[in-house]
Amino acid sequence: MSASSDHQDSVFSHVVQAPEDPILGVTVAYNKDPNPIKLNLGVGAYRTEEGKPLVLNVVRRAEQMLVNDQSRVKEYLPIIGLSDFNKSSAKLIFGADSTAIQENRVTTVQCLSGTGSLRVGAEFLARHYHEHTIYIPQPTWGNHPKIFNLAGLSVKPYRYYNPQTRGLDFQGLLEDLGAAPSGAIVLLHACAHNPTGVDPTLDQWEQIRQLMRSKGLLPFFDSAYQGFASGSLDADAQSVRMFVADGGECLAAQSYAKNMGLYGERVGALSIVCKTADVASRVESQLKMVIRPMYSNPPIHGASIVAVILKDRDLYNEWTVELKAMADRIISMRKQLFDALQAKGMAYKLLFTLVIHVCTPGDWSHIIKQIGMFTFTGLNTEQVAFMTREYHIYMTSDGRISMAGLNSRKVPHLADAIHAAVASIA
Ligand code: PLA
Repeated sequence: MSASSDHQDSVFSHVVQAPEDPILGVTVAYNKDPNPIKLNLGVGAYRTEEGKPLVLNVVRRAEQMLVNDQSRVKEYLPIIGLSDFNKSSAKLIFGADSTAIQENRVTTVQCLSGTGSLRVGAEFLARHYHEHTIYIPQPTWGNHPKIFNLAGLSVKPYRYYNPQTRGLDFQGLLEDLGAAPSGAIVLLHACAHNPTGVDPTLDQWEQIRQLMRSKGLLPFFDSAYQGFASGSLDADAQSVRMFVADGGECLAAQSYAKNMGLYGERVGALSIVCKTADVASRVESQLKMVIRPMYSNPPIHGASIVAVILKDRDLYNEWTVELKAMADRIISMRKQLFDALQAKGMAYKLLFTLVIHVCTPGDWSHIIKQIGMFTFTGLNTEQVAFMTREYHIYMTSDGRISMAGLNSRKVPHLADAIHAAVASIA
């Protein structure tokens, strides 16, 4: 039998090539580019000023402690994961003094980072919640609709971002949630909205809370950036804590990928806040029924690192300092990029006796107003393709750039690329 007929006879020969993932595919393309000036601002992964991935010092210390502790074994964890990790994770997001925790109304299960926590929560809702529609912000992280659809929920958008103002479409948001059927699930980014970097103010959160509670809408928080928005873990959890303080129910998915730099360890948690301890305990028993046939039980290493750090006062304090330093470096990148684009706007060329204004058209103040890991630049697909082709700058086609991937040395190159893209493509 010839090689080609082997190929034709494959039972998988009908399988078509799937497209690369819109975010992780950017890294695939970046890795293939041999040009040394290349810059990856696609995936939201923190880099140092030297452009290197960062393992937090506190993580190295915790790992050392784990390695040195001969009593540690590699047994299976329970289906819901490491108990210390779950307790500490709930306190981190809901607050150490949360009454919901004190009243045992919260069940927390360790999951595979933020994505796995969202998926387990979604599967639970599809099985046990009466309303199967989930409203997600427009735009949102590209994986959200896929996760919820595959879990069996039906996904609808609510207005969130106004491209004209490059800010929150608060009126649109209130109208769309106001028109949602009572009981519908609403996905909320706890802080540092991805991709827009635009969050409601605390006052606006309060209005969203009142509207949602009055209509019986169920909040599902995605908390992938706690500490990354403001540099403060408590400040970044305010939205979630407002909803829990009113005694109502909600879900929250947490990720330690960004704030502890544990990307590849896949460590996260799903919490469900219930009305009573009895309900919480039954909910937990059903979460186990979701998890057991999916991946049986979660991995031990990453969760052990987190549990060690969260339980030890010194390590915890050291973590908050390192976290703040990451958040501050991102804020300083915003300032540097903004200044570089402004400087181009201010650049005057003396040509004969005429002064010609050479500027990067547009108002770039959103770069410093937006928060968290990303800037939603407003650059369109063609401009992004131009920057990748001509300047070897890699970013998602929606114009999002990861500020965490930028460093001072690369700012002029990025500003040049944006300038050229805006000047040559409308
Ligand atoms: N939720 C939001 C809003 C996210 O932005 C991300 C990651 C996750 C959940 C999931 O993260 P985890 O599973 O790794 O904990 N978003 C990244 C990476 C940083 C990605 O797309 O997977 C991004 O570049 O948008």
